Amino acid sequence: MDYQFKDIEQKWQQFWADNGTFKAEDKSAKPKYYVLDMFPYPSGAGLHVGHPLGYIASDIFARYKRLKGFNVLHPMGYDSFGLPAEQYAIQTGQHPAITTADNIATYRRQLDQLGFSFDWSREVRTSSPDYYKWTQWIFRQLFNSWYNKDADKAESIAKLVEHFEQKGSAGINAVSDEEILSFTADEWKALSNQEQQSELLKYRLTYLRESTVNWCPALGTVLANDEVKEGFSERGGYPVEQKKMLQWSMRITAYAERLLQGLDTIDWPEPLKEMQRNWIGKSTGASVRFPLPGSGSEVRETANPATGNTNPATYIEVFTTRVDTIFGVTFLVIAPEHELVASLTTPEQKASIDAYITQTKKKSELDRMADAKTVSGAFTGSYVLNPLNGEKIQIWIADYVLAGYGTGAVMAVPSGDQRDYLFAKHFNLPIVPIIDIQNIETEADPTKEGTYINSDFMNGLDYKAGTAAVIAKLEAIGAGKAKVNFRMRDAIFGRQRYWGEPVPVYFKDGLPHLIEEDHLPLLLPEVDKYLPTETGEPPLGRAENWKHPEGEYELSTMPGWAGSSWYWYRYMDAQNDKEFASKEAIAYWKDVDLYIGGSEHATGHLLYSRFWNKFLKDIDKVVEEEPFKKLINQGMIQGRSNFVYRLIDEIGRGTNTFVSHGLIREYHTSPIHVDVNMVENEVLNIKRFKEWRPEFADAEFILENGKYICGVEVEKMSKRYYNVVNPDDIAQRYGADTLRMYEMFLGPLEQSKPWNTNGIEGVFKFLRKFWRMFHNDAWEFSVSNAEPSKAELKSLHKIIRKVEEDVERFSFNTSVSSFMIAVNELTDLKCNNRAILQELVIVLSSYAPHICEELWTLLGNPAGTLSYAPFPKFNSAYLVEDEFAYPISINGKTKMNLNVSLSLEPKDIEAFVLANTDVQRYLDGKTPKKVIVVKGRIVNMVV
Ligand code: ANZ
Repeated sequence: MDYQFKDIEQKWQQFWADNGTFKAEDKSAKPKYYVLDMFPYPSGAGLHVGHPLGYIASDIFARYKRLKGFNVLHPMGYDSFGLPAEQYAIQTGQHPAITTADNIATYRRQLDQLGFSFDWSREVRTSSPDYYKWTQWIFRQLFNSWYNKDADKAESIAKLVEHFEQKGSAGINAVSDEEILSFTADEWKALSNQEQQSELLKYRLTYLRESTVNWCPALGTVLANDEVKEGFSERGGYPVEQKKMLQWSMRITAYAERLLQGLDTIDWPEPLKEMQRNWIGKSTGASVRFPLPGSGSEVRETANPATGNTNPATYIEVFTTRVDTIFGVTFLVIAPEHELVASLTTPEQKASIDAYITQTKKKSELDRMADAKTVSGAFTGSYVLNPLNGEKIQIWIADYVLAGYGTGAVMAVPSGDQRDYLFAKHFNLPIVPIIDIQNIETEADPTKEGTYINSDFMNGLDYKAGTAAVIAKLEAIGAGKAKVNFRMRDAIFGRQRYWGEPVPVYFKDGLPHLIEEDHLPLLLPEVDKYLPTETGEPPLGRAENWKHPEGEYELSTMPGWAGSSWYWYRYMDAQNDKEFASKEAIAYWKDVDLYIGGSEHATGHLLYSRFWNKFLKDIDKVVEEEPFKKLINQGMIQGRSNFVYRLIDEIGRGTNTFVSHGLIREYHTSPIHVDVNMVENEVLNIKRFKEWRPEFADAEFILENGKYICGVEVEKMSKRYYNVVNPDDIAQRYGADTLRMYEMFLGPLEQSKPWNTNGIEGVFKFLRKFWRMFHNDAWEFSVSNAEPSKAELKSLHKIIRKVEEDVERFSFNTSVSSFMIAVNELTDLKCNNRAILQELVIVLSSYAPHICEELWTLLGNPAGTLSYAPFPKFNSAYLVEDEFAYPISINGKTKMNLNVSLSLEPKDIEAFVLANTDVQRYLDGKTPKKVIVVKGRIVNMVV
C-alpha cells in the first residue's frame, strides 16, 4: 500500500491513548528524565504553526530519551486563569470557565493530532479547584513565613513569635518592612493581639503594602511592569496610570542574592541569564547620611513613634555606588515623592515645588528613567551638610530620582556623573573637580585612572584606596556604611479581577487572617457580571452570600503568575488530594531536566518560579534549589504574508483591477494583504480570491505568463495579516509526521524564522520514499532477511551517530537533512534489508513516530509500541573506510583521484592503477619509467 498517513496517524494516536503508552512510572529502576514545555494559555484562536515548534522539539527529545532507557516525564496542561477569557466574559456574559473549557478542548484536539507523547493522566489546569487549592496552600505557607537573614532562608512565623516572646526584637535579622518596632519580650507580650498581628505583617513573605501601582482603568486592574509598554497595557493597548493602593505583595527581594547566585548553576541561554541579572540589579555601594543643619551634625534616628523617638528628621540618607566622590557633592536631589519633601520645602519655594510635583505625577517610572536629556527640578529652599567637610549644600527635587530605588535620594556630583553635570549646568550649581585628570567632557574614568584632589584625606589616593578610606571614615563617625542595593522590587500579588485564584484570606478588624487549611480551596464564587462594583470594588464584591463567618473575604484575586510558579511539581503527582505532590514523587522526579519555552517569560514566570521554588526548598517541601536545570528558548515562527496590488487610477482612487507582482513597477498600485491560504508557490488562486470578499467578485487581473503572482513579506504571524497557517490544515494535507519534521527542518530551534509552506512537499516526499524502501513495486510490504552489506551498514551507522549527536545538542534541523541523505543512499543501494530497516525505524521514530510505529509492526515485531525499544548502538567499525581515493600524479602533477581498496599491497595497486582507462588516457600510450606507490597516500608515475 502507498503511504496512507491519515489511517496510520489516526490508528497510532488511538493506540497510544488506549494503552497509556506515555504514562511515566512513579517508581522505576530507570533513571528519570523530566522534559517540560511551558504550558499554554488556551486562547480562543487555537494553535498556529508557530506554537508547536517548541512542543515538537521537546517531544523528539522525550521520545529519544525513552529509547535511551530513561523513565521520561513529559506532561502537558493549561495555564487557564487569565485576562482574555474574562474580557470575553465581560463582552458576552459567557462564564470564563465555559470559554476556557471550550478553548482547552480545541487545544487538546490540535495537540493530539500532532502525535505528542504527553502523559495526559497528569494534565493540570490552573483554574481547576483541585489545582488552585494548592496555589492557595502555598500562599498560606508564605503568609506563615519570614526571611531570616542569618540563616539565609525562610522560617516559620511561629518561630519568630517564639523569639519575640523570649528575647523581644533583639537578635532578629530579618528581611522586613522599613519601619519595624524594637521591643523587649515584655513589651511584646504587652501588645494587644491586634498590635502583634500588624507588626508580624511587616515580616511575612506575603504581606499587605501601600504601593504605587500601574492601574489600568479600562481593564479595571493593576498590571505588572512587564505588562505595560510605553504607558499602555500590553494586552489591549489601554492607557495605564500610576495609583496608590493597598496590595498583597510577595517579598521576592528576600531572595535577590540567591536568585542571582543560582544563575551560575544552571544551563540557560546567556542573554536570558543576563536579563535576570539586570532585573535583580545588584549594586554595591554605600549609604551615607547627610545631616540637616540645626539638628547638629551628630546622627540620630529619624522620628519614629514606635521607639519613642519623636525628633523630626535629622538627616537625609542617600545610596551611592560612588562614595569616593563625596568631596565633589555640591547638592542633594530627592525624589518628588520623598517623605521629607513637605517638611523641607520653605514657604517661598512652595509654589514651584507643588507645580513640579503635579508635573511629575503625569510621568510613569519608565518615562522618568528614559528621559535623560531634559533637565528639570525644583529647589526646596533647605540645605544639608556634607558629613565629611561640613559644607552646606542645597536640597532639590527632580524626577530623575526614583522614590522606589535606594533611599529615594542621591548625592549629586556634577564632576562625576553626567546627569548631575547637566543638572548643575542648567541650574547654575557649583562643580568641584575631584580627580586630577578628571574631566566630565573627556569622559576620563576615575575608577580606572587618576588620583583624588580637593578631597581632604583622600588626596593623592587612587580609586580603590580612596573608596576604602572614605567608607572607613564614614563608618567611624556613624555617617554611613557599605551597602548592597537591589533594583528588584517586591512583587505585587493581587488583581482586581474575577478569573483568578481567590486569595485565601478574610479581614477582621482591618487585619488579614488566613482561611484554615481544611477549608481550602476557597472557591471562586459566582457573580452576575464580571465588572467592578458600583463602588469600585473588584468583581468578587458582587458575589452574594459569599462571606466568611468571622469577616469579609479578600476581593482581589491572584495574578496570572501564581498558578504557573509551581505547576511542574503538580505534574509529579497530579491526582494527590493530600499534598501538592507527595514527598516520594518529589524525591524521585526532583527537578526539570529540560525546559523549553518562549523568551518572553525571561523575567516574569522564570523569576517567580525560581523564587517560589527556593521558598518551597526552605520549608522542606522540595529538594532542589533551582527548578529548571536546562532551558532552551525556541525562536518565533514568523508569518509570510502575501500581497495583491490594487491598481490606482489617475485621480488616486483604488480600482478593482489587480496587477501581478512582476509588473507593479509599470503601474501605480497599492498593496493589500491576501489570505496566504489561497496562494500556492506565490500564485494566487483567482477563483478563491473572487469568492473571498463580495467586493472582489468581479475583480480583474493584469497577469504575467497567464498567472497572478503575489508579493511576499515576512511579518509577525497574526490574524490581522492573513498569514496565519493552521497546523490542522497542514496535518490534514500532509500528516503530522511531515509537519513535525518540517518544523524542525526550518532551521535551528533557537532561531526565529519565517514559515514557508512551499518546502513541505520535500519532507513529505522523503517520508514516502522511506515508506517505499519497505515495499516492492506493487506497494506490497517486502523486506529481505539477507545479510546487510558493508555499504548499508555504513549508511545506517552514520545516521545513528548523527542523530545521537544532533539530538543531544538540540540541533534538530541538521538531523532531518541527514535522514534524507541516509534514505537516498540506502535507496540507491536498493536496500530492503530487515536488519538495516528495523534499526532505521527506531532512529527516525522520535521525529516521525506514526510512520515508524506502523513499519515496526509490519516488520513483525511483537504487538505494541516501539517507544521503549533500545536506540541502536553506534558501531564505529562500520565507518572505517576500506577504500582510499589515491591522488594519481604524472611527473609530480596530480591528474585525478582513484578509489583503490586499502587491503591491496603496492604491487597490486600499481597493476590496478595502470589498468584503469582514465589513467591510460592520461598516459597517452606511454609506459611509465617508474611507478612510486606510497600505500594509503599517493601514486606517482614518471614518464
Ligand atoms: C553619587 C554618584 C557619583 C553616583 C557618580 C554615580 C556616579 P545603580 O548602579 O543603578 O545602583 N541613584 C541612587 N539612588 C537613586 C534613585 N533613587 N534614583 C536615581 N538615581 C539614583 O546606581 C546608583 C547610583 O545612581 C548612585 O550613585 C546614585 O548616584 C544614583 F560619579 O551617587 B551615585
